Amino acid sequence: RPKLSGPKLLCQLRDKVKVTTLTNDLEPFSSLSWAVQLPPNTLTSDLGPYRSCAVVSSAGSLRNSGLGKEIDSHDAVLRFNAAPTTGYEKDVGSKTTIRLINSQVMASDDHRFLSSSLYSSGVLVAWDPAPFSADLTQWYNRTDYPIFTQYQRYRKLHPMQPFYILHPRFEWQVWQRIQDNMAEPIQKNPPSSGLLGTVLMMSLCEVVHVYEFLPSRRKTELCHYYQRFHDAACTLGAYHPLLYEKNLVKRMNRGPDRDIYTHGRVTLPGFGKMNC
Ligand code: NCC
Repeated sequence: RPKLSGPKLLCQLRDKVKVTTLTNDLEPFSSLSWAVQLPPNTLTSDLGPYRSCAVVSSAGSLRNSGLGKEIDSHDAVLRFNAAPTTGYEKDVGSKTTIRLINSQVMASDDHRFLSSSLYSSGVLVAWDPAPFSADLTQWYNRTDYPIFTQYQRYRKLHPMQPFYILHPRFEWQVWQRIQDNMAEPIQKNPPSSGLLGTVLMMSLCEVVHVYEFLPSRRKTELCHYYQRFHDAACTLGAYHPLLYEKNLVKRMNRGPDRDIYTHGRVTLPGFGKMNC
C-alpha cells in the first residue's frame, strides 16, 4: 500500500468523511415520540464557518503550558468530556464553543452530567461507540452506554441548549481513514474523541490548531491536566487506536515540527480551504 503524502491524506479525509449528526427525520427516531427533541438540522448546517479554531486535548502536558491566551484567541474552541476551564485558564483558556462528550460521560454517576454546570454552556455534541455496521436501528437497540435516555433527560432540563448526536457512520468513516493508511490491522474500536473532534472542526473552520494531541516537550504520564492520575495509556491509547490516530495527524500537520515540540501545536487546514 503506498504511503500517502500529507496533502493527499488531507484530501482523502475531506472526500471520504462527512460529519453528520442525527436529525429528527431519520429512522428509527422519526417514529419515536421523543424524536422532536432531536435537532431538525445537522451541526454543520447550523454552525460556522469559523475562521480559526482550537481543539484542546485533555492531556496532562497542557499543565504549565501557558497556552490559555493563545487558545482563547481563536474564533471557536472545542473541548472534550469533563475537561474544565475554571482554575486552569492560564494553560487552557476559558472559551468553550463546542464540548464533545462520549456516552460514558453522559451515563456515569460521577460526572453528574445532568446537573453539573460544566456542560450547560456552549454547544454539546455526543457520541457512542456504535457497531461497525453503523446501522441506526441496530445501534439504537444496543448502545454502549444509555446515550438516548440521558439525551432525553438532558434536553428536558436544558431545552434551549444546542445538543447534537454524531451519526455513527462518521466515527467509522474516520476509523477507515486510519486503517487504510496503516500497514498493520488496527483494533476495531472507534477513534478517540480527540480525532473525532479534530475532523469535526476541520469541517467548520478555515484553520484548526490542535493542542497537545501530539505531545510537546512537556510530555508526561499525567493523564489529564485536571486530575492527579498517571497512566501512559492516556497518551498512547488502549481501547482507541490512539497511536495510529496520532501518526495520521502528524502526517497531515501543515505547521512546523518545532510548534509541536514547543507548543504541542498542530496546524490543519479546514476542508473548505483545501486545494485537491
Ligand atoms: O481522556 P479523554 O478521552 O476525555 O481525553 C480527550 C481526548 O484528549 C486526547 N488525550 C487525552 C489525554 C492524553 N494524555 N492524551 C491525549 O491525547 C485524546 O484524543 C482523547 O480522546 C475519549 O476519547 O472520549 C476519552 O474519554 C475518557 C473518559 O471516558 C472521559 O474522560 C470521561 O471520564 C476515556 N477514559 C476511560 O474510559 C477511562 C479515554 O479512554 C478516552
